[in-house]
Amino acid sequence: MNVRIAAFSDTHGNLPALDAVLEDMSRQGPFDHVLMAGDLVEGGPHPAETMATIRALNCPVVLGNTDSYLTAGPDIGMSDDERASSGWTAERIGPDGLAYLRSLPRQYHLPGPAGGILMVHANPDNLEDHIHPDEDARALEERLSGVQAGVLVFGHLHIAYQRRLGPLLLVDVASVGFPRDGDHRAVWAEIYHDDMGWHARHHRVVYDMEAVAVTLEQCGMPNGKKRAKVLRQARYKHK
Ligand SMILES: [Mn+2]
Repeated sequence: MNVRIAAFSDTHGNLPALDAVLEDMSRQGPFDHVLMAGDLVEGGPHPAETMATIRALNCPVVLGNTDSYLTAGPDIGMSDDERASSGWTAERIGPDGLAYLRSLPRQYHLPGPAGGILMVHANPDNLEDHIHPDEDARALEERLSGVQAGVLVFGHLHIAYQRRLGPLLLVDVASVGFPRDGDHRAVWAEIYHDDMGWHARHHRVVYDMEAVAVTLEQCGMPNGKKRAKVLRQARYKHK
């Protein structure tokens, strides 16, 4: 059975990046399904517009950690950076936007060949712990032993990769809005099934990142300057 899916994640309120990804998807399409793995609005300059665009897709969306911070209020898992901007973001998406985030499930299973696709934000157990690309295979197999699917799709780490773990294909679709793998381009993943099984391919899309960084500095978001730095850096800082 041949199936084609387009998956994206971690838009974090970066509308120009999302628009570029959706344009690229429609060029590469058609797809049978579109999937979104959470962290929709927090940390970028266009939370309301980004959410409206995602909602208009009418596609399955799962809850991300920063989505849950917005609805649950300050959380112990929140970074100082996220705490500073979450009030500003919540104000922009309003009660209706918060209600939408509250309605999101933590997992979504798309039925399909070889068990189909399981989508989560960070991992199947919680919204915080990363699945790193170099995690020990045996430990990871044990961690993911409950997964009954052919593909596990997630985001959260903001580093695009795929990995085979026995019969399971792991696809970190990474981040549309704030990549952290050193590549400034927005990213999404095509996931498809053919006679040979499940496969994935990441697509990188150029957009005007610098314009978004300048908007972040000027939009009045607390910590906007710091978020602009994160966007321009596109890497985890190792101190
Ligand atoms: Mn996240």
